[in-house]
Amino acid sequence: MLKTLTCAEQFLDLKTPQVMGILNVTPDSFSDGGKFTQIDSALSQVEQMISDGAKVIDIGGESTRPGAVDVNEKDEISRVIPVLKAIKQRFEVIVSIDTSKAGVMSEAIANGAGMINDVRALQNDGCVAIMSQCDLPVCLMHMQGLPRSMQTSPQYHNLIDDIKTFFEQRLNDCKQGGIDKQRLILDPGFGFGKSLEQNYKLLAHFSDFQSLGLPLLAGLSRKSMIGNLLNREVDQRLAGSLTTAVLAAQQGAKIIRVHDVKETMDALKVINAVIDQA
Ligand code: 7PM
Repeated sequence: MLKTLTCAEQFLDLKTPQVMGILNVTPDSFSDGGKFTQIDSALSQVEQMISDGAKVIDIGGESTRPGAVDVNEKDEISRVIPVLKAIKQRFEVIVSIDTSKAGVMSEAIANGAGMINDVRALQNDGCVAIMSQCDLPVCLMHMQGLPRSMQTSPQYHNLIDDIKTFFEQRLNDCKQGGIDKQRLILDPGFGFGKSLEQNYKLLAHFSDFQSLGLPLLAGLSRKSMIGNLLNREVDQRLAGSLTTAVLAAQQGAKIIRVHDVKETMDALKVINAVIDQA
C-alpha cells in the first residue's frame, strides 16, 4: 500500500494517520456560523490549525449539509479561490478543496491546491476529465442521494457491500478516464445518506474498506450521528468526535477530517503509541 501522497509541491506521509483541519467558507456552515467568511479570520484559523498539527486544510465553499441547496459555480469560486490564494501565499500547508464542480477544480488546481475532496466522487460532468489533466490526489466520497433529500430514508441492500460496489465503479470510471489509482483516497461518507444506525454500522466496519487497497479518509467531526446519539448541540460534541476519530484511526483511517485539530492530534498520538506496540 502506498505510504506518501504527492500533493502539488508537498508530500503527505500516511505511515501514521494525519489530521485534515476543516475551514468552512460558506456563510451558512453549520458549526462555524459564518465567522470565518473574511480572509483575515480564515488565515488566523488556518495558522492555529497548522500550529496544532494539521497537515492538510480542507476548504469547503459549497454547503453539503443535509437539506442544502446548490451553490452556483461563480459564487463557489469567489468564496474559495481568494482564501486558497491567501493561504498559499502565507503558509506551506497542503490545501484541499472540497468541491464537486469541474470549474472550481480547475481554478483550484491553477491556484495551488494540493488535493481535491469531492463528496460526489467525480460523478459530475467534466470532473474526471479535469482531474485526469493533473496529478493531485482526489478523495472520492460515497453519498447516497443528494444533499437536499439524502437523509429522508436511506436504504441499502447491504450497507458495506453497496458502498464497496460504489467505490469499485468509481475506481473503474477513474481508470477509464486516465486517473491513476495511486492518487485516490476513499471515504465512506458518514452522514451522507445514512441513518443513525447505518452510520454506526459503517464505523463498526470501517476496516472492511482497507481491502480496496487505498488510503481511507474519515469525516465524523461534530456530525449528527454524534449529536443525535448524545443529544448534544454542535459545540458540545468534542468527546464524541474524539471517540469516533480514535475508532476510525484504529481501523486504518489515514486522514481524519476534523474541526478540533489540537484535541484530535492528542488522541491520535495516544492511539499511535498503542498501534506501535501491537
Ligand atoms: C454542514 C453539514 C456543513 C455537514 C458541512 C457538513 C465530509 C466532507 C463534509 C466528509 C469528506 C461536515 C459536512 N463532510 N468531505 N465534507 N468527508 N471527504 O460535517 O465526511 O463537515 S461537509
